[in-house]
Amino acid sequence: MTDPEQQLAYEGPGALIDRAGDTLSDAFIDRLRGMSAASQREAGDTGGGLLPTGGPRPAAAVREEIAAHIARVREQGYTVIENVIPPERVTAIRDDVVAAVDAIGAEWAALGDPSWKDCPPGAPPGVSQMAHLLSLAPYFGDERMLGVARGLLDPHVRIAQCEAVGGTMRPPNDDRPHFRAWHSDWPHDLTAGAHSGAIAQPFPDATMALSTVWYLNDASPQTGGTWVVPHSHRDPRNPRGILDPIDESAPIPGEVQITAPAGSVYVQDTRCWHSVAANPGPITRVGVVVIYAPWWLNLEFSRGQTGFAGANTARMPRAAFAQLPPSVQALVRHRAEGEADEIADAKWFVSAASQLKQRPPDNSHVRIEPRN
Ligand SMILES: O=C(O)CCC(=O)C(=O)O
Repeated sequence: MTDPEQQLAYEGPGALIDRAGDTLSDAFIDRLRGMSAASQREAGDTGGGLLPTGGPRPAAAVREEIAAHIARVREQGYTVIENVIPPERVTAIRDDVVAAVDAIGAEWAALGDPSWKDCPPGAPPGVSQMAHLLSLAPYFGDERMLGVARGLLDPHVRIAQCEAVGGTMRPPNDDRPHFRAWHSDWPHDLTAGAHSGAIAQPFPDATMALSTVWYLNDASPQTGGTWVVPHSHRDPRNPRGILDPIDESAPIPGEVQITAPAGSVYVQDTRCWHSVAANPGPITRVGVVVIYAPWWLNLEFSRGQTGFAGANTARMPRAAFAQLPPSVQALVRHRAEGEADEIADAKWFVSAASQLKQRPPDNSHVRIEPRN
């Protein structure tokens, strides 16, 4: 980091944009650029094509799409981003994921560990499943996916969990239309286990993390598409809530089943009630779950080396980390062997920048209205 004294010289909003690093949300960047343009009486936004880091900003149409997804998650609890994995890559990646599931299973069997349910709190963590998913992982940094995560959580997001081994591989020919397993996801999964942490009910009305399901087959009622209850993310009850009279294994009025082409990503507020579905179709349904979290969410829970190994503390080996694109490295750097977490420095800049703003002559114009 450079000398803080040097960084404290105020040079106007344009300089803040240039020096902010990738620490501000798009809405904030727009505001700063607007201020900069106004103060320089410039006709247009000449630098609008770049993020503060100098990387390309999503095009206007992509920014619009991101905003629509964010609005949907806020309103109904979930959205689907289509075509994240290019259609011509889906089959090969699906085969890789199936092979990875076998490899991970074999590794766990060789460890001879007890079930994660019997692991003591603080048990040593395992290896991130992402290390076995290197053909899929680059898409975890997709600009629309990251735009949605950053817009809902914080410019600094991390991947908390990545699971291919779990409930998302659905065997074929399972014709149980009424099968449900309703739950909300970590950190709002009330039965996630003593050493995974769960927010206590009633959940605060805030989006704290996003669960995503990466569909490697078309999702539909015929292939075990995810079940979800729209608007449930803001309901104080929970299908697994100890005092809530809800049967987590029965259909719920208003439920819908997701339909989306292979290569799409289902994105939901972790509070949203959802369920895996039985897969009546003739081929295995393959999906991978990734949880995106803001930098401030505590990820220091371990469930041992196996099972839900998605678990937040799972390590990213150096060799696997080196094969990830920078956009994904930024999401898992906190677990990468031999890497330092850069988030603290970036956040220092944001707080320093707020000290540099130009101040009005007084605060007589400031009004706070009570809100419900
Ligand atoms: O695979 C799905 O459709 C849903 C996955 C799910 O419920 C979960 O992993 O929490």
